[in-house]
Amino acid sequence: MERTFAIIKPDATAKGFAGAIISRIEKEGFKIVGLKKMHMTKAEAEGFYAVHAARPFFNDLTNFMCSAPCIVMVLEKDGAIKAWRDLMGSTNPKDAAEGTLRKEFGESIDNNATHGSDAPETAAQEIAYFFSQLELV
Ligand code: RTP
Ligand code: MG
Repeated sequence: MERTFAIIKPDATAKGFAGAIISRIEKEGFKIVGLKKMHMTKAEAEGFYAVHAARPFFNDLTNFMCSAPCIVMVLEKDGAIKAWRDLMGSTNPKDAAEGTLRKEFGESIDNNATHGSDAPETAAQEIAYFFSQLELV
């Protein structure tokens, strides 16, 4: 079974979409092996998105991620990494397919409701960044 790391970002959490998104996660057959609500510091957001440090949107992105609480999760399923990215849809909600989470709950490329790891190495890194072994059940 593969694991991926997911975030219900501050925009979706603040708007009260967490329940609907978690319900969808369960309907699509993911097992939630870790889940907590947290409010990232700027430094934690910068560490998480360090791969984008040189990009022009880095400061806006990390300010957004520490602007309000979010919900971080570890999801398990066969092919979880791709399955979760497929369920989220395109980065920009305007391009996201009907039925995807970013289409339904995202409002812009900056406020796009969810995050998902993009490869096995980043999934392992991101899970270890936010969760200890004891928090994964
Ligand atoms: P994420 O990491 O959040 O799951 O999103 P992603 O893989 O679909 O997209 P990525 O390229 O990793 O970008 C991370 C986040 O940065 C914001 N972004 N803004 N203005 C822009 O051109 C731009 N490009 C990316 C998005 O909020 C994206 O989720
Ligand atoms: Mg990404």
